[in-house]
Amino acid sequence: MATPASDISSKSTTSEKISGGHLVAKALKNEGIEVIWTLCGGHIIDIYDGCLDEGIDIIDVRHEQVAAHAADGYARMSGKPGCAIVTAGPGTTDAMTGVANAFRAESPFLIIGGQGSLTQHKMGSLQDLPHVDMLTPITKFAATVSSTERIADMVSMAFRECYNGAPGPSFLEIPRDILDAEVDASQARIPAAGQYRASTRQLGDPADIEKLADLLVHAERPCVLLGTQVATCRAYREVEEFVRTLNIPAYMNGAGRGCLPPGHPQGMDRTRRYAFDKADVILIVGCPFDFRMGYGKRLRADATVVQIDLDYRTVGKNRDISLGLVGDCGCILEAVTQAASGRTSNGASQREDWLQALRAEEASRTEKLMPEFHSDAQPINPYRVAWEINEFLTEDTIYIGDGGDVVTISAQAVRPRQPGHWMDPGPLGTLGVGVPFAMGTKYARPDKEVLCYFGDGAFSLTGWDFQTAVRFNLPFLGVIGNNSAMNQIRCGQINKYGEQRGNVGNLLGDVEYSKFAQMLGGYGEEVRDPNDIRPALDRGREAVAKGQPALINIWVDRDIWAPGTRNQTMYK
Ligand SMILES: Cc1ncc(C[n+]2csc(CCOP(=O)(O)OP(=O)(O)O)c2C)c(N)n1
Ligand SMILES: [Mg+2]
Repeated sequence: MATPASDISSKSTTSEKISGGHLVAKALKNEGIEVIWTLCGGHIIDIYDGCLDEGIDIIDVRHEQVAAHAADGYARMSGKPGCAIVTAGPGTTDAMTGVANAFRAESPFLIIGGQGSLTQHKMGSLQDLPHVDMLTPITKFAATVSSTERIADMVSMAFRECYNGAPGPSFLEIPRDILDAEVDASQARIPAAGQYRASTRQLGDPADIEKLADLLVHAERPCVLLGTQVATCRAYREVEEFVRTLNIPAYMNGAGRGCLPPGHPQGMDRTRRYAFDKADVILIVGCPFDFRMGYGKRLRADATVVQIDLDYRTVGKNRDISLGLVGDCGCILEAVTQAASGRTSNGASQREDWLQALRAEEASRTEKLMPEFHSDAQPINPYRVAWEINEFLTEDTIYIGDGGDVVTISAQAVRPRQPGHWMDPGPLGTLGVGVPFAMGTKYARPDKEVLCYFGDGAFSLTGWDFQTAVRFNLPFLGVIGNNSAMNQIRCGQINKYGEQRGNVGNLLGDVEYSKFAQMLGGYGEEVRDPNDIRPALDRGREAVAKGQPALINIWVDRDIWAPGTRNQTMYK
């Protein structure tokens, strides 16, 4: 019998050739990657070709740091891992700041770097550097791919490693000959979508759930700090139910901000230190005892301290704890709420005085800030800008902070209206995250308004990519608090060396950034009068709604600082 034509074609499929770059793209697709953030280079072009076939968007930026931050920002806002692709050598070193930032912030993305051909290993090939050695300390996983057949397998492995404990970035370098080679498709291992990694929603030790429920039921003055992992774990519903059912005052920091809406009965934001000083039980959720927490020293010494974290290594680090739980804070808090159910009325009702005292303290602190928030002074008081921005936010505005002191000040006024609507760099404190975060956010959440508040110094670091937002139709509203200085640092310098020697290495000159935005195809305005802030923001909003990124450059007084900056709290 003659062989049917279809048989011939199916035989030829088994020996179909596929190149390394196409294998990368297939693995990315299987992971659910819809966009790569990249800056081109000869070492990585085959990945672009593969992405075209797989329907993965390619967003090319103007600096690799931006590619990495955008992948980080996209990951935070989409709840999926991000992906950045950079070339060998300077492409990879440029991206390192973005990788490091995501590492400290526990944000998962895969970065793929080019590399010289394996056949030229250690021969001095173009852009050759020991990338894996360099990236190892700032990633959860860093490796070289040394066989084309294993490319997709290793891409999947790298994504799996992103979720080991608290999430973070992974790095793969792919030598050029390995990436460009074509192999038999049948010889390549391509892990199937959804079949190579497990859920990380871990509950921890059930006995500890009971212990924590007991502690909280009997506590007289408990409080809880809700950190970034509340956002990482998307534990918003569980957290709200927990604080409401147990009637526990709650403070938020990092990406945890906004997980309780403004005005929530248990939500507090100006009395954290006061509460940490007076509480008998303090629960820390998904937040390390790092500099933001005074390394744990700011918690009353004899308080019962409980810590929940995704990362075993974070629990009990820098400060002793009474109880530690490792796992997903959503699962854990849901289980604690259940374990405490039927037993909460006693503790909760006795706690009303504690909550009232905190609320009264909150109100008096807000009152004290009001004259600054409403200031009509010229040059404009940065507190007034922060206040105006907060008034301007809608239910659907995602707020991003990228800067020094003006952003620190903004944290005293800006209250995101929903969970997951606040972004800051995280504990690495990297300036320059703003434009890339805004783009990553707008891509992940096109339905949202994105507002980024910059210091002028911070904007200058990655501002050129404002043009990428124009080019790729990722409109956001940028607001600059312009004090013509690296003012947060200037404060410490003036404190230490006086006026004359303090204004050194920190003055930026007066730049009308609105013109820069206009030059790049965006909308721009200058603001010098406090009463013009709101109308300018409104016009910026209109431009953004029409698809045009906007930049409102607000000139602010550079001799007003946040208390934490004046006291240099971040270094203590
Ligand atoms: C990449 C990077 N470089 C330097 C610093 C140190 N630094 C912290 S705040 C700051 C000043 C930022 O100036 P700007 O963004 O204009 O905000 P301002 O303090 O003036 O309000 C600097 C340089 C940093 N955090 N990140
Ligand atoms: Mg500044």
